[in-house]
Amino acid sequence: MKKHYVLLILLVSLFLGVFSQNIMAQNIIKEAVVKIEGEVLKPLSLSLSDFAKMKHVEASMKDRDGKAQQYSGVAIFDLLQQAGVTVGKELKGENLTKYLLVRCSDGYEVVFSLAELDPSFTNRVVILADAKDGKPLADGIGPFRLVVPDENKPARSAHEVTHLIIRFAKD
Ligand SMILES: Nc1nc2c(c(=O)[nH]1)N[C@H]1C(S)=C(S)[C@@H](COP(=O)(O)O)O[C@H]1N2
Ligand SMILES: [Mo]
Repeated sequence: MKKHYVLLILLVSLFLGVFSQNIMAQNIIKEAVVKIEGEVLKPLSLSLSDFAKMKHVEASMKDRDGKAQQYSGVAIFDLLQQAGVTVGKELKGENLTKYLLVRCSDGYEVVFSLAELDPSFTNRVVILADAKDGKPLADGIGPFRLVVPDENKPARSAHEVTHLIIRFAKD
């Protein structure tokens, strides 16, 4: 009888060991990324560690209660430039009909015309934030959130961003 217990305990611990290793392996494979795709020359898939190497700027927005909140992240314009989107001098003619579709893990989506994000058109800097008060963003908000300054509603400051997709507006 005792032998059976020993065997059972051995089997259970073996199972738990393999199980937890699998979970760890999955976590490594499933590191959160934001993808930049669509009308781009160079599609990108960026993780938090890729982000950490990029130039950061601060941006502030008013939250639901009207209170100013400051975040740190990478300018959307810099991300578009890296992905080879038509920006700056190339943002003219039919390229002015291109837009950025921001997609989130809960299915929430918002759009911006490219001109809304380009310093040759506006001084407002929209960022994809990865930190607030020097800390990574909380679950349900991050790891990546949009921060849109100078807007009367925080509705386009999308949480849990997974995709930045460039498209042509067609009628
Ligand atoms: N992914 C996602 N982002 C979202 C939303 C949402 O439903 N899903 N709601 C928006 C709306 S309507 C508001 S008012 C703000 C609230 O952001 P805050 O909690 O930082 O104030 O998040 C915006 N971002
Ligand atoms: Mo909202």
